[in-house]
Amino acid sequence: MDSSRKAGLLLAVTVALWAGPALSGGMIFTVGDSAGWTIGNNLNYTQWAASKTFHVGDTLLFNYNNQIHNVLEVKEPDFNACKNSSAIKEYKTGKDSILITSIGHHYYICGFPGHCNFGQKVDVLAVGSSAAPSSSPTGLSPPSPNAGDRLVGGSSVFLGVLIMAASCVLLGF
Ligand SMILES: [Cu+2]
Repeated sequence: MDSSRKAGLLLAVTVALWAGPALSGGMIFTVGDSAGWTIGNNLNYTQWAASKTFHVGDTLLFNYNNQIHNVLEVKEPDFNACKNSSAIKEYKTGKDSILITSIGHHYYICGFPGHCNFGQKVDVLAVGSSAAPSSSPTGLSPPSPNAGDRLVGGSSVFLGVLIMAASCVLLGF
């Protein structure tokens, strides 16, 4: 039964690859750390982003006064030109969690007049999912545990165990 053994191995490897990132969970990055998303005070979001490593699955948390700021996700030319009229997406709650769902650059600016030119803009470069839980010293701990994430993590473990058990049967252990 060589082919079923191979199928079992393939299944086990697939599960390992799939469950690894799911179990590691994403980090939550508060943009600007304690200063939040604002202008002034020599805030430099380019520097802030440069000191971090962002992965798909991580979350950006923008904290700001939504009477005087917002968050616009924009394309690169608009980011460079601080153009606020053709945003991909607008956030304005004052406490926006944005999940990073793809690798590459993600550009955010404040849409209020002059703010982007004043430096309220951030370029977040995301790499692939982290394979292991990172112990990044710069990452902030989440403000509160997310029960939803835990549930997903738990069911991933359960599913993983089930599928591993099935693999063992296939492999004839
Ligand atoms: Cu602003």
